[in-house]
Amino acid sequence: MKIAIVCYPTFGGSGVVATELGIALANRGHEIHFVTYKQPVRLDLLNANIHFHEVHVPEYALFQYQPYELALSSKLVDTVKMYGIEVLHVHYAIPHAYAGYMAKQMLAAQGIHIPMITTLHGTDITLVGKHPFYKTAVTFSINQSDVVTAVSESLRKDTLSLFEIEKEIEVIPNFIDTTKYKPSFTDCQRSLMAADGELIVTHISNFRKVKRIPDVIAVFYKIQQQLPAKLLMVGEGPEREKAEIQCEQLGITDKVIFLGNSNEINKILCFSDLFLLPSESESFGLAALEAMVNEVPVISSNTGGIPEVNIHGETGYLSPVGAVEEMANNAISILKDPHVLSQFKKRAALMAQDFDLLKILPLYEEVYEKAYASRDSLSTS
Ligand code: GMT
Repeated sequence: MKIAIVCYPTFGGSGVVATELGIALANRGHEIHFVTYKQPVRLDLLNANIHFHEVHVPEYALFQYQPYELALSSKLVDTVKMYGIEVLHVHYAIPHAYAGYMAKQMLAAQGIHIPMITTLHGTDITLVGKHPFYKTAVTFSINQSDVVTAVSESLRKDTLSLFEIEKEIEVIPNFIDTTKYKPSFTDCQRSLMAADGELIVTHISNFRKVKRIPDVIAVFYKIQQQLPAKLLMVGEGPEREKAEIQCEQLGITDKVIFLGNSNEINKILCFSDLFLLPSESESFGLAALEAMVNEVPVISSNTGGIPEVNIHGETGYLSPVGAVEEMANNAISILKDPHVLSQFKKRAALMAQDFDLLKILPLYEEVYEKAYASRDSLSTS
């Protein structure tokens, strides 16, 4: 099929999922057109089935805010017409579902009827989308989508309770290409980051408030009091500077390495022993899944969709949001015994197999087929 994918091109989870999905679909013979304002960070264009269309928003002095939705919907109309796109798949409701709806309407006025699938990712519902300033438009654009999917059961429930939704929401969990995660011995150089005998604890995120970065540091502080360990902080965001100050105040700067944004997540996870994800809210927790596939157990909060991925006492431990002491004790109980650690590692990797690309991709293909088959009803509605 010819599919246009709209997503954020940044390091955030929704962009990563959309990009990996597009690549996997292209590998299965679909023609994929990414439409966004920058080449997505994980997108390798060396594939005859992958195309990237950049949305330009020219600066104009009159505008305090540049009208991105307008430029995006125009670009979508042009791309659909030029390449004969059959299905439009937008990731993250704001503003993509809204711009997609406008594109659909403009195309319909020209006799072209194209189905739109909206995938909800989390903050587009639980944090930003529910804000009164956006809620009306978000509700409208979800209801106007032909198919709506959510990345976890928890997000499906949250969407239904926070918005007046008239559509069914199908759960298609996030996925991972497990074949990509076979670290060769030479790739996995833990000596780059830690001395012999030191454990490696890792956190990866966009360092926003919702990730509770101070809890990451507080949990690690308690771990390093009991066991020799290093903390790798991967990512960039508004909470990073405060985190560096917190480490300084606690006197642990020599044990915490801030790596910034990285394209080498698998190399980092390959030598990690434990992953921390104490988020305030998390619709799925793709970073936890990426850790698990790399045999890294997860200490997390029990919020949102995380319990659908991280299984308490099996692949790691779950605690209430903010329960730093409990998280640290759980972490120590895993890390202090090499046998226990290796059991958790094995079970984490095994659980990750449930989210293998080969299991999840057909669910999206089914959705595309169904949406495409319904296009005749679109022309009469
Ligand atoms: O919170 C982030 O890390 C970014 C955000 C995004 O949309 O880019 O992530 C959301 O979507 C991810 C992919 O579906 C999920 O794995 C994350 O759990 C979700 N984040 C939150 O719900 C806070």
